[in-house]
Amino acid sequence: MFYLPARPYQYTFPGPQRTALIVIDMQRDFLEHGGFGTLLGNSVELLHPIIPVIKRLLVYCRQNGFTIIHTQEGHKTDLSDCPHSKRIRGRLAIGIGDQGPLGRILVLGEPGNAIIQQLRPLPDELVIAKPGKGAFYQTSLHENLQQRGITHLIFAGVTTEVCVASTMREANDRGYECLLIEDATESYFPTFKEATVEMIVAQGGIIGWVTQSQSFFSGMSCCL
Ligand code: C5J
Repeated sequence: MFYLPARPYQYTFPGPQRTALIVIDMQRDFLEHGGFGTLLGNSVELLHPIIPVIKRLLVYCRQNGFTIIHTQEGHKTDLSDCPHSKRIRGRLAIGIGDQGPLGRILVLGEPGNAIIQQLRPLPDELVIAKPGKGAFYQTSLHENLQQRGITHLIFAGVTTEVCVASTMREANDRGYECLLIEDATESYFPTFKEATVEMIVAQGGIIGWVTQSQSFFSGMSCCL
């Protein structure tokens, strides 16, 4: 067993063979100018400090035998998997499916939908395209985790209160033990990140655990 300092109490997990690092939606659409994030009126720079932290996590987890999973929020080119409500939400001048500066907004295969170059998945890593905010909705994520015998999930990515929190809640309901790396997740709204972290760890860890990347690395170095 591995033991990591975390909130609300120590996170225990059986080791890399049964644990996946899930990097949520580190896409150009959310992190670069001209993508969905900026068209919604957000400052994408707020998300950039987590990029080197996630890079370090990826390098470490690749070297130590963790399963690596990336998710990507996006829709089919005909938008058949995009609810009308999602398409019209926000009354945007340029919205989902429309042509934007980085190609069609939030459409799979478009330049803006790609994972940022700094965190590009390796060829053998699973990339889950998801039409929703949660990564379990209308995807094969659960089946893939079950086939690999994964019971524990470590989370990074954006945005904390939307796709990260939705996926953690879905995972928690399916019985996975979830750990969020606090300095590897970010929001366009710092107070929303702070509130989300508190909601996760409240009531004895009702959604899961939270730790810092440094605690993860030092905790792991004691056990490996
Ligand atoms: C959003 C996400 N914020 N990846 N998506 O629409 O959090």
